[in-house]
Amino acid sequence: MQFEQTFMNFLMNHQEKYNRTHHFLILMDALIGAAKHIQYYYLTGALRGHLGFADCVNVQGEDVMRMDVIANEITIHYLTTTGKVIQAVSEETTDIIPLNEESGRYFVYFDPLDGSSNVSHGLPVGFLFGIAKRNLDGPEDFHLRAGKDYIAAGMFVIPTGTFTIALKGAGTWRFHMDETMNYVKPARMMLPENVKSWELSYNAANDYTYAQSIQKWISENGRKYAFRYLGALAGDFHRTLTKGGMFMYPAIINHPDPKKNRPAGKLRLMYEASVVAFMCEEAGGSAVDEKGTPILDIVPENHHQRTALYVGSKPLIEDIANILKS
Ligand code: AFP
Repeated sequence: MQFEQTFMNFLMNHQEKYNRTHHFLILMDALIGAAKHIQYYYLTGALRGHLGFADCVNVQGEDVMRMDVIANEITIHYLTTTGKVIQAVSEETTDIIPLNEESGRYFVYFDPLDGSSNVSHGLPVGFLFGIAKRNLDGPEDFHLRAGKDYIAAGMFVIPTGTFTIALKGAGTWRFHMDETMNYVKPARMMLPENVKSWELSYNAANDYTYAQSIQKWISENGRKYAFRYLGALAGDFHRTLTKGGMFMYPAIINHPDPKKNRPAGKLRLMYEASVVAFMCEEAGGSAVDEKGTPILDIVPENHHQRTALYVGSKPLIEDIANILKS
């Protein structure tokens, strides 16, 4: 019989190796529990009628899916049970969620169901999370953390049962769900250097609305790489991490309908862009915004702040960053 190392065994060894505490194990056990619960509801969603709209809009002004509400409720429940979370930020909750502000140890920023446009088709969606730690050397001022202050970030691609997590200074690791619904078989992820496997991923329907310099870059380089786009960051970045290349969601600044311009970008900084940027950097890649600024250096002013995102293989991101800075 073949037995694979489980994620929790991998993490316990990691904590022991770096002389860390049990607190993080309790938090990760809760996030794993939440992901499995969300996966169950998504897998049974079509039969149980969970894949429709919830007849309300979220703080982003987007129509909310029932699964968004279910996934958000499940995640907040599991985070609350740990007693370890100071505050949480969710894409589906307008305000910062106070949990255990007195003695909690972590801040958790999450998108409970990323890629809502795929829900009604039962196509892959994601559960994204970033974790930062309380200031243990002095009073906590509850400031919103930049990605470079995260201690871990990860994503579950649902319902594929794939889980990828990056641990600060310890790399990015992928796990797969086994027959006992355990995440097992850790594989270290490093973006491949061989450009032959590289792919580009972006919403091609928007390319005429991007900055002229980006449109020019696409016309000069686009055909060098395969093109893939799922419309869910978790799924698209999952491929970028495996194949190399670049995922981008540039600022929309040349839309014929000015109301549809998004000069600040579409993706959310704290629980989308910083999460994939953290995982990408621990896998040897990088990520920048529309000014060519490293995503992980951006200090959030607002917990639902948006940003443009270019993430992937270092040579491509450096090329784009030089264009954006010029
Ligand atoms: P949400 O459904 O969580 O809002 O996520 C969708 C998303 O933010 C991200 O997952 C995709 O990469 C991007 O939007 C897709 O946007 P388009 O539909 O405009 O391509």
